[in-house]
Amino acid sequence: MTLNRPDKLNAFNRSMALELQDQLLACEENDDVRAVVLTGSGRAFSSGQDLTELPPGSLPDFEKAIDENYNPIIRLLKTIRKPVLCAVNGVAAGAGANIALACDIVVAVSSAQFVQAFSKIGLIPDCGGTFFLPRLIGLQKATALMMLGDKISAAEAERMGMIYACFEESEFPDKVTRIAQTLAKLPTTALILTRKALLESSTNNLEQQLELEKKFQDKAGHTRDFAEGVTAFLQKRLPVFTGR
Ligand code: T3D
Repeated sequence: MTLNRPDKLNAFNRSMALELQDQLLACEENDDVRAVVLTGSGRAFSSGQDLTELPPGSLPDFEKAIDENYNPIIRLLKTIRKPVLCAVNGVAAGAGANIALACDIVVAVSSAQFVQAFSKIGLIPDCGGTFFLPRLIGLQKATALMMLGDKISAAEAERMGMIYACFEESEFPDKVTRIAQTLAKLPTTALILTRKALLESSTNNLEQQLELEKKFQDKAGHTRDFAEGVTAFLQKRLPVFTGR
């Protein structure tokens, strides 16, 4: 899935936000889709909200805009029953940065940059950024990046644990394809239960998390993919998972 407004550095206007929601829903409903890759066209991943789309002179209704445009994207990214790989192909700013961080695995090309641009225009970070970033890199680093609005290189983002990996330009497309293909061949239900367990761990105590793992393991253990995984292991062959 490619954010495709390159002349605006793939800034989000309402129609791109709604289209992304539609496309995520379409992937959810399509059994042939076993993994989603989100990237951008041109030199940016996304520069966040299209600042030219805010109505001049009038006070924008941010609650409505966030309710309708952005929050559904983040909820979909966290509930879609397919793993989502974000391939950050260039600068990711504001909502663009935080939509990336809401994906399951984030990789970036070495020339990419991450900017919590919100404070520079008098806004607060949204799209779940205040939830995900401190959990990824710690409260102190997250606070500083969000208050100061520093541009972080992809290499630095990898070092901090903000993203999984940073790749040189020449190897980026191949690495993205390989990770996506790997995700598409894995036991999908187990991956989605893993995401859910990790997400719930932010609010659960250990006892609650142990109970949740027990429940989710039972679900995973009743999939055809589990049977296939064990059979393949015992037969010393590669498993063929179907996502069922
Ligand atoms: O409304 C709501 O629902 C609230 C939600 C808000 C969520 C948000 O995302 S708020 C944050 C919005 N985003 C920003 O504040 C980022 C603004 N952009 C930048 O800081 C920089 O452009 C970048 C760091 C992303 C990239 O810098 P650089 O030097 O590589 O490029 P540039 O020269 O600044 O930008 C190139 C062009 O893209 C330029 O247009 P021009 O001069 O060539 O005609 C620039 O104006 C345009 N552009 C960049 N970002 C946006 C944009 N146009 C509209 N909206 C943008 N966000």
